[in-house]
Amino acid sequence: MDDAQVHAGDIVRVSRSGDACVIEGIAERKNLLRRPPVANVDQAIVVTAITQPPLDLVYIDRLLIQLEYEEIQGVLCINKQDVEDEEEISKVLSIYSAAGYQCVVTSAVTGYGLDKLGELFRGKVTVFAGQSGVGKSKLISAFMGVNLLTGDLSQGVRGRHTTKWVSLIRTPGDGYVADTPGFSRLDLVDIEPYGLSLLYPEFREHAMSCHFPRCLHKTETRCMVLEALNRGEISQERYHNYLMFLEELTERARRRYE
Ligand SMILES: Nc1nc2c(ncn2[C@@H]2O[C@H](COP(=O)(O)OP(=O)(O)OP(=O)(O)O)[C@@H](O)[C@H]2O)c(=O)[nH]1
Ligand SMILES: [Mg+2]
Ligand SMILES: [Zn+2]
Repeated sequence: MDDAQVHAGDIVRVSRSGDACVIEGIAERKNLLRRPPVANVDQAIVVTAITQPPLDLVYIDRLLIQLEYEEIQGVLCINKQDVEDEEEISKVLSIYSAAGYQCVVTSAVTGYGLDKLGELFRGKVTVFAGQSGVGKSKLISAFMGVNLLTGDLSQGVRGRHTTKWVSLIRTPGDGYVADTPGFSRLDLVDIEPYGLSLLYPEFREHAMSCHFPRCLHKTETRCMVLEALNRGEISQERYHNYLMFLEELTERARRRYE
């Protein structure tokens, strides 16, 4: 991605000549989220469903890792509360609230939880992210009373992305929300393997006290992350994906030094 390019969320200096506006420069950015490409982001709402489309914890964790890396606050939103199983929703809630993430449960159809979601928007630039079909556009549409393009999941067309571009919408209370297209693949951020646990809020504090300074929290002795896992303070699901991502980063690092 070209940093000199203008992205949604950029603050730009423009000059006018007749009817035309010319962008003269881009103000220094607080941050730049790579995927989806949005500048000056305060928080990202990671939207998921449980079955429509199927819950994908790997996808959610990849997104959250990227957000931690960019120092953007991640919030989990479990949508389609009107049709999804209550117990399954609770399970996902417990995983991510234990990890330290704020969570909201919503239905864009009945309006359930939209007031709580709306409170998060105040004075902030908020990006909606998540798989295609989870209801990002519909949530924003329902909250704002506008009609953004939403796609019909029942058509069952794989790889269809209803929202084609990133758009910023002004919300009441001086905020902006960005609707973004769901994408099917998200690469892990480019970091060394031992840095991965620092992008897990619930690992971070324990990882600082491990016996080995470059502990990978796999099988090492006196590993405080493993101890927290055994005490049930770190969820098995999050740890399982951590090991998988660690493998991916280790393989990437190995190839780089070959
Ligand atoms: N039952 C139910 N259906 C919903 C809800 N939110 C969205 N939908 C439906 O889910 C489908 C996908 O919604 P979209 O808002 O287009 O999903 P999206 O996340 O914007 O998808 P992309 O733009 O492809 O990334 C549509 O058929 C919506 O009507 C909800 O809370 N409950
Ligand atoms: Mg959309
Ligand atoms: Zn450790």
